[in-house]
Amino acid sequence: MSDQIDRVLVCIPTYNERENLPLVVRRIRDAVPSADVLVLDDNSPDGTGDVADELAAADAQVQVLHRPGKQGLGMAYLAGFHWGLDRGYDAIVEMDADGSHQPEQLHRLLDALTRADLVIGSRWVRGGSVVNWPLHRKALSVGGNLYTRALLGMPVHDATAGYRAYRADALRAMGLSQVASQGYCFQVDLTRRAVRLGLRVTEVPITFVEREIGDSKMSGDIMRESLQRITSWGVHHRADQLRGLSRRREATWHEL
Ligand SMILES: Nc1nc2c(ncn2[C@@H]2O[C@H](COP(=O)(O)OP(=O)(O)OP(=O)(O)O)[C@@H](O)[C@H]2O)c(=O)[nH]1
Ligand SMILES: [Mg+2]
Repeated sequence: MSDQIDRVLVCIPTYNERENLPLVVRRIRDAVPSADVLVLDDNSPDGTGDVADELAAADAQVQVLHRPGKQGLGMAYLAGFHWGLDRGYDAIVEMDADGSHQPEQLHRLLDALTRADLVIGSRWVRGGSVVNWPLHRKALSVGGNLYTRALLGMPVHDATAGYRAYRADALRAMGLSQVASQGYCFQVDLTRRAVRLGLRVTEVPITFVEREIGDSKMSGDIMRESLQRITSWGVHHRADQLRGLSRRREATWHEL
């Protein structure tokens, strides 16, 4: 894989983020002026799509992908990844529109990407933090990550994190056409694919700030999907490990 990262695309999925979007786009453009921005709007009822069009009309480095309706974060990102890969970007970044991911910390992810294939902006490594999160949200994130780690055995502390940078070649290798995850588990799914391919996955600390404007789209369905998929991946992973172990034992018996 070539190490050169020249063209960076920041993908921002939006659903009812009309107030947040201009703020986050401005901050990205100020923090990393060379990066292009792609807004992935799922026909938000609050008119976020129109706001995105206005931003795009005023700035050639901002573009919008209008999607017909709410299909989940994962599907929006997949559309954005394909859009960016088709246009030859070297790196593709995931960032929420709600101000939780600080554009001013994007350079940390991009610096680390010169030596990695996937960089995760992590809340749960030394130097990472969350601001204004109630205890139950912290517990959910820490618990979800512990569960994920225990089941999937991945050396990643924040596998559910949504502030990430991928090398384009890594995304191409990850079999995106088979990804069906929609909510938080989309992030775990892609992390797991990267780890299984032996790609270089690195975490850098970030400061995650709870949204001040607009409503969270987190739901019971999203949590249920994550729990079910992560459990099923974990069971398969552990079964594969057991099969590998018993094959090794058999081979050793034959050698004796
Ligand atoms: N296009 C699109 N964007 C979505 C969808 N669901 C959420 N988003 C966007 O994805 C980003 C993250 O969603 P949030 O609602 O903040 O969810 P979260 O960050 O996982 O959870 P909170 O911590 O509660 O904010 C935001 O920019 C949302 O607008 C969706 O179905 N389609
Ligand atoms: Mg959020």
